[in-house]
Amino acid sequence: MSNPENDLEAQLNALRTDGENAIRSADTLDRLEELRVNYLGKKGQLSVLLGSMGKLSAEERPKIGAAANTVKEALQSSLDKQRTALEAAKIQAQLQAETLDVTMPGIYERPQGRIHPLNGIIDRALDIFVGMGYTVAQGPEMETDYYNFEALNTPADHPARDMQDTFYLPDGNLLRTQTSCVQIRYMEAEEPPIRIVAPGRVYRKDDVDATHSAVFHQIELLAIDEGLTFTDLKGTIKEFLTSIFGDLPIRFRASYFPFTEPSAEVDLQWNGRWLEVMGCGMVDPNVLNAVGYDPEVYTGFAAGFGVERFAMVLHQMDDIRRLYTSDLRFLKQF
Ligand code: 2NL
Repeated sequence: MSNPENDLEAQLNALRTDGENAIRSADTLDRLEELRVNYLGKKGQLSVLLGSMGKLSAEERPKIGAAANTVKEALQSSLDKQRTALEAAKIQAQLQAETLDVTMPGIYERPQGRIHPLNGIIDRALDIFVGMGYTVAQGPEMETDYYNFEALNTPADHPARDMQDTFYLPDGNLLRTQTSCVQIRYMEAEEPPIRIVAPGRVYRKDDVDATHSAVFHQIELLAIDEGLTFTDLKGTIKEFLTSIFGDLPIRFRASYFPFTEPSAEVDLQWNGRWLEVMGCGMVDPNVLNAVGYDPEVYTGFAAGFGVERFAMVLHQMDDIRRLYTSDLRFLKQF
């Protein structure tokens, strides 16, 4: 008969060698867990071996018990070591596989912005006038009474001030009612010949409705030279309106502006109806005098139009306020 103590101790040692080898060669965490259950689990090999301790004598038992503990600790430490190694390898493999190439093109389509219909009109108009040799000029939206009215032949008691009532600031300055002030400033700073186009935001003390806004956009043009006539004005406007609306009938109808003489409204035949689209005229000699130009030497013409009105006619809009409320369902149509 073999000695049960030696037998058990030999089996424990064999279990340890066997287990350590298996653990060392485990190549996945799943496999490692399998081995843990197989060796150290409740019904594992170590438990089974210890089950036979009942056959041992009282002296032998503590010795084998201690040996079993050593084996258990050795296997446990072997498992821990291998788990740490496998986890590190797993992370390393993940890092290798999931490298991010930040130079690759994106896979999401960025929504493309578009030009607001008002800016679309402004861009087209400026393009046309720049094509005719005009320079784009801009100026402040807050103006003095002089540049907005006085220099434009509109003194304080002039009836035209009524229609052009605006917002006054406490210091006496005001919000410009037209971009003509830009042209006055430009003429003061430069000498003829002059060809400028002035786009910009302007203000009126108007009640807001479907066709009126207290803030809107205007484009004005001005040409000053020796020998300019009403015919030059008509040709320029005809060329401009044809570029925007196509070759439609236009007519000039006598009108009045304080800063032009003679003055005219320009109508365009659009869908069978005459629509008023612009105002224009020959620059009043008083305006030329105000900027120090000799009206006996120079003549000039000027014209102005509202950008909103052009947008509404071109795009068949029913309400000016749609241009300001930033509703994307509306704006995406243009
Ligand atoms: C309109 C009409 C107009 C002008 C603007 C102008 C400017 C200078 C001298 C003379 Cl510096 N005239 N501008 C002339 C006629 C009409 O605008 O209906 N605007 C919305």
